[in-house]
This record gives sequence, structure tokens and C-alpha cells, in this order.
Amino acid sequence: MDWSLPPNFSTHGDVIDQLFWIILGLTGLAFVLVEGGIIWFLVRYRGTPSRRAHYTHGSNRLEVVWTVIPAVIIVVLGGYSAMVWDDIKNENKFPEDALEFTVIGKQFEWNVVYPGVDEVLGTSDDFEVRNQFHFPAGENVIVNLRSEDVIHSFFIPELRVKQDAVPGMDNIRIWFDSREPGQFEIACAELCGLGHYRMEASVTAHARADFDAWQASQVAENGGE
Ligand SMILES: [Cu+2]
Repeated sequence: MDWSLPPNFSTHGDVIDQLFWIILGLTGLAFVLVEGGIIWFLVRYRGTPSRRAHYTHGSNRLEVVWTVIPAVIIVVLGGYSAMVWDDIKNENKFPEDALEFTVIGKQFEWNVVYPGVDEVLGTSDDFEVRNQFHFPAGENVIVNLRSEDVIHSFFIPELRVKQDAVPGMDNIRIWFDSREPGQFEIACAELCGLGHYRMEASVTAHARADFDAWQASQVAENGGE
């Protein structure tokens, strides 16, 4: 059984995974220390007829130590997480050379609007494909995420990208890349109705030449519309 994280294909996934493992390590260590302490105290100070109970006011020094250490860890982790978040989510830092798509979630499918050969959305050669998201690997991708009805969540684990699509919010944008070609899926990660379980789309990161060939085949099929 593969219990670890799914393989990471995206550039920004490295630092997300690093944060994940740091937090898991710290919380895991705290878990072992606390549970170990509970068991040790249970055994060490178990009831013994010959020993009387002892009343203590505790130790100020100990309490300061075990309050300050977690507080410092949380502030450092919070600051670091905020920096990572800003690098990935801040639209002012989005790459300028990205290829843009629009993905529209609705009960219960994902429709992808492609910019077409001119690579500009909103022009006459745009075309739409249902439940298939194709894009070139090794290039930056921006997705304008929309919803037609209820809240859906656009989740591609291998690309470390997850974002809610919210009806009425027409300004949600996310960027990511896939460093290598690969085959993934978008699983809707927000319970959105009875058909939620079947709301999935295939995701293909192609080598550039393969993406161009796929796009040409789509344009031919749709009569250039
Ligand atoms: Cu959904």
C-alpha cells in the first residue's frame, strides 16, 4: 500500500511537500513525547499502598518552557507558510508567460475552455472540451476557475493544486505547472450534490509537440470554431 504523498509533478509542490513533512515531523514528535509521558506517569506513579499522595503547585519554569517553545514553533511555521502561500497564490507574482485556460465546474462535470492556436482566451478560435484538460508540460498554466451552480473544488493532487470554484466569484485564478508529461485527474473535492462522486475529469500534461497535435485534432473536429 502506498501510504505516502502522491508523486509531485509541479514546481511549487516541492516547498509544499517540505512544509508538510516539517509539520508532520514536529506534530509526530509532540505526539510521541506526550503519549510516552502519559504512559510513563501512569506506570511510574501508579497507586501503591505504602505511598501517600503529594500535593504540588507545579513549576513556573516548566510551564514557561512548554509554552514558549510551541509558541515560537507556531509563529515560525505560520510566517514560513504565509511566505509560501504568497509565492503561489499572489496574483502579482503569477508568471507573465503563462498559458491561460478557463475551467467551469457544474453539477457534475468540468468544462475546459481552450484559448486555441492563438493562445488568447476570448477570441473566435477558442474551443471547449468536456471533462478533459490538456496542457503542455514544462510551461506555466493559469486557470480561471468558475462555477455555474454550487461550490466545487478543483483538485489535482499530483500538481499540488486545490482551489474552490465559487458561483458568482468570477475572479478566481490559479497557476501551476507540470514539470514532466503525465496523466492525472481532477477530482471534485467539495461535496456538491448527488453526483459528486462521478465529477471527475482527465488531465493530461503533454510534451509541447503532442499538445499542439492534440489541439490541431480538436480544431479540425470542431470545424475551427
Ligand atoms: Cu463538484
